[in-house]
Amino acid sequence: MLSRRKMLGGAGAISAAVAAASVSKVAMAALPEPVIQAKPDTMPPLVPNTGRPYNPVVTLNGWTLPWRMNNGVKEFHLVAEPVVREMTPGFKAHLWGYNGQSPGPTIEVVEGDRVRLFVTNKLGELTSIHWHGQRLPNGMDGVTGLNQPGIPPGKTYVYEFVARRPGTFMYHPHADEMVQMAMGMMGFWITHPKNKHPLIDEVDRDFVFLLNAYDIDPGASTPKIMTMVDFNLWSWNSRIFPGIDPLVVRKNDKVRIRIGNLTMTNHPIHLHGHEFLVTGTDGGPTPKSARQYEVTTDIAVGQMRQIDFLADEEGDWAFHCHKSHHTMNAMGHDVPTMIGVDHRGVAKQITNLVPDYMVMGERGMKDMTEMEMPLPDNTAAMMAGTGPFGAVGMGGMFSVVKVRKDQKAGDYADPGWYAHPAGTVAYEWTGALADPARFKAEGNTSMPPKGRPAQDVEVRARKPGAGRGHGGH
Ligand SMILES: [Cu+2]
Repeated sequence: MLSRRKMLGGAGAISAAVAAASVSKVAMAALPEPVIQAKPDTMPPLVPNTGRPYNPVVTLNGWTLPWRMNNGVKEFHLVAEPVVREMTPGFKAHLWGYNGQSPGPTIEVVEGDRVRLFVTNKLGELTSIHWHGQRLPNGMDGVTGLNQPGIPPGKTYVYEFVARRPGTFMYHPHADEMVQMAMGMMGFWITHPKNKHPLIDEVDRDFVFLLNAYDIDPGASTPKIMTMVDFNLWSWNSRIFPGIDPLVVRKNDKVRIRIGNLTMTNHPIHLHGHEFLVTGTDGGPTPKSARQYEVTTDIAVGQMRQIDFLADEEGDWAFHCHKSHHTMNAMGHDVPTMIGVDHRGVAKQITNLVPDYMVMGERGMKDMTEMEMPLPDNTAAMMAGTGPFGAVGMGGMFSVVKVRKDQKAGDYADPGWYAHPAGTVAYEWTGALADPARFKAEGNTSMPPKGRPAQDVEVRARKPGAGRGHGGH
């Protein structure tokens, strides 16, 4: 079977696969050959060479599934299968996905297209695909047991419907969802508008990615599927920083980013240096009267948000989830807070017993980013990434929007770090420091107490046992 698959190494290979699939009369009569992607890189946009034209999207650390036209029907072939996904260099996860990767490839069609999707199940259990957000016949909606029987292992089912409304949709199994989605089975679907649409502006760059999350113990490679809230890998398209590619744009480009959330919690996604408008949701384009400028938009579970902005500020702009625990990689949550605790005596005593003992976090956790600490094999660093000024100290749901005036139209190659014009970087003050003047009203409250306590009480250290549990991420 593997010999029938097309292994991809780049966009050229994608079009070669399309060409090969579209010339063979024998192939036309049979299933479209599944196209498999071997690499976790961001592939260039797949410019359509058949069917209605459209402006393709770029899937962050992902790709668009090639199709073939068969008597006016756009045919795709998805293969549900176990995959090995490199989540960041040095860390590979054993996931389930589609066509060689998790998430699966993005599917791009045009409003009004008739679409036929062959879905082959190479898992060891039933699966199905639900086409999240689409208008379609009820029997094509993919809920196992309700709309169709589950697809048994080894079998191929066919879904067929017309992409009726333009927008951004997702696809995922509706069979043993808890396991199959926790294992990484999901993908994006874009239906481009057929004509100029009053609520859908044309943009220069159009990025898409899914928010997903895994719980993989350090040193392990398979997600713990029973986890409900306490995930330790917060990812974009099953990649974690520093493994997430930058979003590279040209200065003054109109930029769109479409983000879908298939994790178990909300993610306030925050862009630095620009304001954006939320121009669309899973329900379709947002009416202009309901749009407002934002720098953070919260994406709830099962939602998609489409943001548009003008990239008119040059630089390397952070773009991340604003939940600070979601910009870190696998960590032990049961580490006590040690800020302000003087360990010196204790550390010395322990070092006599355990020579490699290391105290952690008494000045904060930033030291972790510069520590050359041995990690178990196949483990992502908790906070990583090095920028032009040193350790970035991030993980998880973090990337950079790189805005450059000399980036060529259609060029997504990483231009390297931004060269700041002289005098535009925060700098060290080396002059004299005056004593801070105390604010005059310091100590007053709106309702002053009648008497002061006999002794000021200062809470200095975290008590053992206090604040246990971490269910509220
Ligand atoms: Cu988040």
